[in-house]
Amino acid sequence: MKIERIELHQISQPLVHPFRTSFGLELDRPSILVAIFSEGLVGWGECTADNVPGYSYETNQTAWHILSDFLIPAVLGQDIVSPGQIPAYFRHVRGHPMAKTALENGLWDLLAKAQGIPLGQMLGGGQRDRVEVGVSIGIQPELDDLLRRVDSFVEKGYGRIKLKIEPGWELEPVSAVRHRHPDIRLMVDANSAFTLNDATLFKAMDDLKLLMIEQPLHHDDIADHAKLQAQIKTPICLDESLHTPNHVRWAIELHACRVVNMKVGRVGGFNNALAIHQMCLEADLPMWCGGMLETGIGRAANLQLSTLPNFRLPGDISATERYFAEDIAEPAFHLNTADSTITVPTGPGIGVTVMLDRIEKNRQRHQVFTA
Ligand code: OSB
Ligand code: MG
Repeated sequence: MKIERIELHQISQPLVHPFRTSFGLELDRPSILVAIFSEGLVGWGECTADNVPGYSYETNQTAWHILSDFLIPAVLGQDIVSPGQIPAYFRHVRGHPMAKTALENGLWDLLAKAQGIPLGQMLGGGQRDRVEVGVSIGIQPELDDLLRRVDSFVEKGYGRIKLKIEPGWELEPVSAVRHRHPDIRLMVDANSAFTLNDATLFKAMDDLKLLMIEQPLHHDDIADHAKLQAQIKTPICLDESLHTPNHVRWAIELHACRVVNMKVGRVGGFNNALAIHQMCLEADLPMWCGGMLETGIGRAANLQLSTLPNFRLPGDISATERYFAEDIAEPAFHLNTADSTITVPTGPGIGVTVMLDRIEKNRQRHQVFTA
């Protein structure tokens, strides 16, 4: 398919509830959306960078630069017929996985639409029609706020709760939630806020029956996580540390984690995600799909990816209403309360309809690139 035109839209949508992590507070969610035009079809991809380099060094500003000056010129006018071709066009750009993912995933959506099949099937999954999900709860001002928030999500039917932690907001709130909900599937995410000197804290968490502890240590560390994992029983899950198939191989070889969080934006697109999926399947390392407060475009893509067999734990993919009052794609995603799942869209590609009028309403920046 000849890539005729590409459009970049930067939007910002207010979050229904502020989201605080150990690296910052988010009140609105800025997103770059990529639309790729060919043969009367449009493929959509989402960039999960933020406006600040908190979770990752990439920002929407750097992603816009990398996309418009390097990645888009490399694919405009090219004839792309198979997703396996895509990484070769990006090889001259080092790093910047979120920028690459936005374009690569939009191309996958386009190719799946051209074949008339759901993206999940194109990725080699598609065997499940629903995906088990949980909710990620930010750091709250007070313990009471946290307990009320956990209760409300449990009542809504979420079967897995993730609590964000940071120094000073760890053992006490997590123990309180565990005490109140003795049997719920509970986990924590530190977003790199601790060091090996905090090993005693994580040893104490072994008594809390946590599913896993996500990214306790430094964002680019693998070796210290291996040392921590050797000292605790609770599985460590890596998020920020894993950007390439090599990182995952090193984590496996060093026993740095027992679970892998897959965020396609963090690993540079579906081709890398599939290589990592295969590696984890062979190493019997369970995965789950992470979330980046995506719009309906990224959320649909995450659901499609989660139909692959090694996604064996609930993903951070919550119902649309938990993020936005009105999102830019239809239909909105709802939780199936009986089994804490979200149904995977069945249409071609990502399977949702993008509402251009809503993009325009929330848009801050727009550019059109033609071959
Ligand atoms: O570490 O998993 C994370 C959101 C933004 C940046 C990093 C993370 C998160 C989440 C949100 O935990 C999960 C979601 O999208 O619901
Ligand atoms: Mg995380």
